[in-house]
Order: sequence, then structure tokens, then C-alpha cells
Amino acid sequence: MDIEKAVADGNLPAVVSAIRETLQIVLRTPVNIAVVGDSGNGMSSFINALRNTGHEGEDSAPVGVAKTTQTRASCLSPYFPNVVLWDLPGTGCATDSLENYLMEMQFSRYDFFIIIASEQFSVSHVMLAKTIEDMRKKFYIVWTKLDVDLSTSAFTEEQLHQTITENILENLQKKQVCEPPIFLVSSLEPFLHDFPKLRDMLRTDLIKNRCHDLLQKLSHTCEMVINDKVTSLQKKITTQSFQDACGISDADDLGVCLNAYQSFFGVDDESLWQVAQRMGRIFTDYMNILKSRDVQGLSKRDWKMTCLTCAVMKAFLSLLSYIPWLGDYIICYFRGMKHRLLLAIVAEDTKTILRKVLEDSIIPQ
Ligand SMILES: Nc1nc2c(ncn2[C@@H]2O[C@H](COP(=O)(O)OP(=O)(O)OP(=O)(O)O)[C@@H](O)[C@H]2O)c(=O)[nH]1
Ligand SMILES: [Mg+2]
Repeated sequence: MDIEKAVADGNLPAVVSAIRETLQIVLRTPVNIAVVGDSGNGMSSFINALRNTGHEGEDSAPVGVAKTTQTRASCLSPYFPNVVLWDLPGTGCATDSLENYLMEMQFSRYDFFIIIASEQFSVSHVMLAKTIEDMRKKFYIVWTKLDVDLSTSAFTEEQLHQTITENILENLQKKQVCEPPIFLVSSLEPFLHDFPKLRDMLRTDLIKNRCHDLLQKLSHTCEMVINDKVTSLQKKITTQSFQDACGISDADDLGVCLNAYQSFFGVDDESLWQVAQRMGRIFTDYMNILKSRDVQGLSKRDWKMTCLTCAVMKAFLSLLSYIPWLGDYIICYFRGMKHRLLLAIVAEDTKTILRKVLEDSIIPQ
């Protein structure tokens, strides 16, 4: 509601503050990550490596050669605040069919999945990937025990990387599963191979995952408020009282009108400067994406505006001024057209700025 009000008031700096507050709340909501795979693939070891706790820690996930994880268990990591990692028993461990397994593990509860594989990428790995994709949730594939592969294979790490990745993708393509991020790691070496890349990507994706719905909703809300504002303005835009209220001294001066509409929507220089400051960015990051940056740019970037402001049109309108009544009527008609177009361009720019503010708030620089 704060964001809606600030957009309606054309107070973009206040929009930024309200978005920040909302995000703080969203980022505190826990995200549940399920770590799944075939029994013995190294799920528990991977969780310990990701948390950097080792196997012997008091709260480490139990690891062993025999089927070790029999029931799902959760753990936290100081490296991933507000993230719950779920160590699940391997597929085929608790129950015999995948459907029962999914039900027993309460698959729909998780927000994000990490499929662990090693030695071979099996049919159950593909089925897990397909199921998660059908649930429209995001997943990574992590190939563990790379140290074993490297020590038993004649390939270089690069060749092995390519072979394993190609094999995983080939298996996924058979079931039309789209390409997920794939990482090759060894849980015995939590800072080597793809582990650093995996941690970085996971951090970014978790923020995106948490904020994706919010971003969509807020973007939609902002656009609706701006559309309403445009609809109500279009009716009164050419009236003298509105122009007086906006400080438009000369309705034919495009520069004056542009400044007035920009202030009205909150995309004037002063507001954008404040927005940039609050976002920790530079003014031009926002200024440069405006279509309505200045009058010259505006005429160049929008062909309708080019036609309405070209020399031929100006000559035509000055000729019309010699025709009593009808001339005034036509001049007024074209003026209204120009103002409505200007309004639409400034409104579109406001939406662009708000979309960028939303995206920049979620993924900081
Ligand atoms: N060399 C090597 N061994 C690993 C790696 N990851 C796991 N292991 C070993 O593989 C065995 C199984 O590991 P777990 O982490 O218990 O596997 P899990 O998938 O949790 O298995 P269950 O809980 O039994 O379903 C253990 O002996 C681990 O030490 C790895 O990256 N490299
Ligand atoms: Mg386990």
C-alpha cells in the first residue's frame, strides 16, 4: 500500500524506501532446499561440505557407506542465512515407487532442489528432474565424488567435465527436461572445482527465488497505478486548470510540458538523483534509460513525436492560425494529441524506471 501510494503521488524516492522495507521482510522468510538423489550418491556429505562443517561436527549430517539417511532431516548454515537444507533419504530407500517417495518426502514443501549424482546419472535422477520441472521449481544438478573420477580416469579435469556434463544433458533431453545449472564437485574438497561457483550462484538464485513473485506483483501494481493515473489525466490534460496546477505556462512549449509531466510522475532530474542515491547508484544509470530525457532526444526517439514537432507541422499549424474558428479547433486538436503522446511516453518511462528500481533492489550492484 505504501508503494502504491508513493507511485500515485509521483514520489519515486519514497517508492524506493518502501520497496527496501518490503524486501527486508521477504528476505527474512526461510527458503527450504531439498538435497535429493540416489542413496549413497553423497547427499549428506554434500550438505556438510556446503555448510563447511565436516562429517564429525555435532550437527553434521550423518555419512556412511551403507544406507545412512533413513528419514529426512533439516539443518541450517551460517553461510546461507534463513535457508533450511533438507537431507533426504535416497530414492528407493524408504519406499519402492517414486510417487510414494515424493509424497513421503513432502516434495511440494520445498522451494528449491539440488539433485546429487555420482558414478552414473540414473533414470531416477532424470525422473526427479522432470518432476521438479513440472512443479515449476528451480533445481541444480551436482555431480559429486569428482576426486574419485579424477583419480580413476585418464582424462584431464576439463575433458572429464565435458564428458560428464554432456552425459547428464543427453539423459535429460530424452525426457525433454530443459538445461539446468550443472556443477561438478568433490565434497572432500569444498573449495575446489565448481564449489565456489555453486555457492555464488546459489546465493544469487536464492534471492531471486525469494523475490521473484514479489517482483512480479510489485511491477504489476506499479503499472496499474500508472495506467490509472494516465487515464484520469488524459481527460483533463488540455484544460487550463490542470495546466495551471502543473505550472505549464505555455502549452505549446514542449520543454515546459515535458518538465511538468516528469515532475508529475516523479521522473524529473531531482527525483531521479534522489532515487539513484538511495539505490547506491549513479544518476546516469537511471537518466540514460529514459526515452523522454530531453526534447531533442524525445523527437528523435519517437516517430509520432517527430511528425508532430517537425518543421512542416509547425508551418501547417501557423497557417491554420489565420483561419478563424476552424483553425483554432484543429490547432487545439493537434496540441491535445501532442500532450497525450507526451504523457504516454513519460508514463512508459516511469514504468521502465520502476522496473529497474525493483530489479536493482533485488540484485544489488
Ligand atoms: N571420495 C569421495 N567420497 C565421497 C564424496 N561424497 C561422499 N562420499 C562418500 O560416499 C559415501 C556415501 O556418502 P553419504 O554422504 O553418506 O551419501 P548419501 O547420499 O547421504 O547416502 P545415504 O544417506 O545412505 O542415502 C560415504 O562413504 C562418503 O564418505 C566425495 O565427494 N568424494
Ligand atoms: Mg545421507
